[in-house]
Amino acid sequence: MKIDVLTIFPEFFDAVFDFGIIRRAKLAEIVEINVHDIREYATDKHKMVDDRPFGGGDGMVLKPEPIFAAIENLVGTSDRDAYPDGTRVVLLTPQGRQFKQAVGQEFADEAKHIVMICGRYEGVDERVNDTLVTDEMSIGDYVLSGGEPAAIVIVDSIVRLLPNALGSDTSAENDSFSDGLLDCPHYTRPADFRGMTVPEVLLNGNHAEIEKWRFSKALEKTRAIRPDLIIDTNGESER
Ligand code: 6GU
Repeated sequence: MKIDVLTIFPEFFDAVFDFGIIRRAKLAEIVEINVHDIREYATDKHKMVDDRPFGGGDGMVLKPEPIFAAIENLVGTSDRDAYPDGTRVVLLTPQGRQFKQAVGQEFADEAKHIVMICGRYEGVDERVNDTLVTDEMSIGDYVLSGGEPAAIVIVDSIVRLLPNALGSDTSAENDSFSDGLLDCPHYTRPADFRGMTVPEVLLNGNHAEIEKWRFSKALEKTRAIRPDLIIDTNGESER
């Protein structure tokens, strides 16, 4: 998979993709990630990337020209209908569809080339959205100053789902949300830490018992913290 990130703050991404799973996936050539400065695609002599909004109002709006030029360079066309198969151009804004594990899974399964356009809070010229973007996406109901942190979140979530990105094939399947539940609690040595002991069932080596315990703990935790994730038998959310 190839991922290109378009941003006016490329330094924001320094080092974040150079650790852990993402670093390993890059070294194993499971994913290639490149960060591009939108300003490099600005054509005027002042290298302007934003301008005042028509109709007035606060803040600046990202101009369309540099973003169109960047997409033409990275995808080969600014005609959305002519994008190569598996191309997704994602615009990160608080107005987007909310990113969820299932969306990450869909991208990991189907996308070959993802371009992330990091919006800024004040806005991106709507013609970018109308013409270039295949997916407008948010990571949740809160306001960030720009799409950059959201791009990091989404890239991390997708890369760990790519085949062979994790050490063992089953680890992603055991993640929170892949079964619609929060994760169960985990413990490591020592079995008694300052009088706080590890649940007996985890020490006895009975794997069927352990799986049962983990599932019941995951369910208990989900019911307490995120009842909206649990669908009852009538297909209704418990909340
Ligand atoms: Cl993608 N961008 C911004 N600016 N704020 C957000 C967001 C994105 N997702 C949640 N809040």
